[in-house]
Amino acid sequence: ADIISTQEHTVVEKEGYLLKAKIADGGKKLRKNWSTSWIVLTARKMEFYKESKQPSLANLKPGYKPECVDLCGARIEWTSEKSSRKNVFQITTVSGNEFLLQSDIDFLILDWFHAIKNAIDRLPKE
Ligand code: I3P
Repeated sequence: ADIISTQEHTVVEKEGYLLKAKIADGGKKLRKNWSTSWIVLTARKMEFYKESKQPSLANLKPGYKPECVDLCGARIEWTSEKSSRKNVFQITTVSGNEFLLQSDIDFLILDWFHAIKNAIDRLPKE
């Protein structure tokens, strides 16, 4: 059972590039700074990598760790007030981290929104 649940939590459900801006950390507002991020979604979390997920590249920087977002109890919603860009949604974690994600490509951002929302809805609200 342990092996199965470990696998469930590490299976990659979706990965790809989006524009990302972290706008709050632990409830504290941050200066908005959009950058392209390689995003890996699993059942319970999202990981934001600076470049590519390829270990060879990630490992070039010693001690490099992707930013990890716990989706348990997180909220996801479209927002038109927090950016002048189109196709922006916000993820808010229990710990008070806030991320904006964006793509100009409509189907691509829709796919991501639904994949993340499904993951959140399957998780305990904790
Ligand atoms: C911000 C930058 C962001 C912009 C933000 C600006 O300026 O231009 O791209 O957000 O607008 O404040 P700076 O680089 O000087 O911090 P959007 O692209 O999402 O509109 P905002 O202040 O209205 O959030």
